[in-house]
Amino acid sequence: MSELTPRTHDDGRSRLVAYDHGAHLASWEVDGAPVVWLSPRAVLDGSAAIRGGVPLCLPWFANGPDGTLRPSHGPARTTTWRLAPTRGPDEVWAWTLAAADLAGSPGAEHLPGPFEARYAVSLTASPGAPSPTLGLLLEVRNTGDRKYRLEGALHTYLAVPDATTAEVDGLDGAAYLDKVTGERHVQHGPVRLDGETDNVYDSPGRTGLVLRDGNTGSGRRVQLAPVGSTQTVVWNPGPERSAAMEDLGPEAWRSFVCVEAAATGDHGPTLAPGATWALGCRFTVHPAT
Ligand code: TA6
Repeated sequence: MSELTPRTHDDGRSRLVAYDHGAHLASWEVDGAPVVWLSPRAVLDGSAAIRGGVPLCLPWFANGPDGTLRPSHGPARTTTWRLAPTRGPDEVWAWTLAAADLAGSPGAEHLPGPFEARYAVSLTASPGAPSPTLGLLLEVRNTGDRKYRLEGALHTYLAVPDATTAEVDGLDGAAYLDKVTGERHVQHGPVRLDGETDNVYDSPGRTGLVLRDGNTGSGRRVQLAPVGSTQTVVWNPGPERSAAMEDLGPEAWRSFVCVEAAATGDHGPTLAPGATWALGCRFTVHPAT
């Protein structure tokens, strides 16, 4: 297969790269530094999901509520979305996808019902803000005549100098499922990653979320303001799983933390006919001091 054609945007501070394949924002750099991380080994020929960036998980997450659905994270991630007209001055790109577009795709037989989806990537420069704000907004409308439940997530890979010293604030007190051990716990304090970490928190973050580069207090912070999510997934494959993933490799696990605005299982939205579910997140970078 031939290489996908990237869409690029550079406004002097932010540089974005995206692909119509999965409506996939592949990377965001601010002042030359990566914020949304792309694996150097990502497959960019359309034959697989792109490793890194912001994979769109729709209309299910992982292998679905009962763990039996394929492909992982749903078919929308590996389908070509249709570029659509942008709305307003801040949107850089918008794409649309209808359930009918997935006909014949692997997993199409598991779609919950007819839908139309729109996904937009925006950049907003607010006076006095430490960095431009990246905005992601996925809207899914039930175009059928019966209600159904679905799942979704913005599976965002955020760059860090070292995942073993990164911390995620905002989930203190949240109940979560540790998918590595299958045990349920309550989070105490910041989330720290010690090897493979795959936690599904039943909280969108009390007052948003912050990914901090390290526990020194002076490192870079990425502030996340999710909307429409009921959960937060924090994932890092750790060294063993990373080494086993062709599109990651043995060392890549150290360079990112996935902090995902999500709504899965019983926490997923039920869409009445004609109703729209919006899942979004805004990201602002606070440079190291
Ligand atoms: O978001 C965490 C997770 O569900 C993990 O369980 C892991 O499977 C990760 O997503 C990556 O999934 P992928 O299908 O992109 O390899």
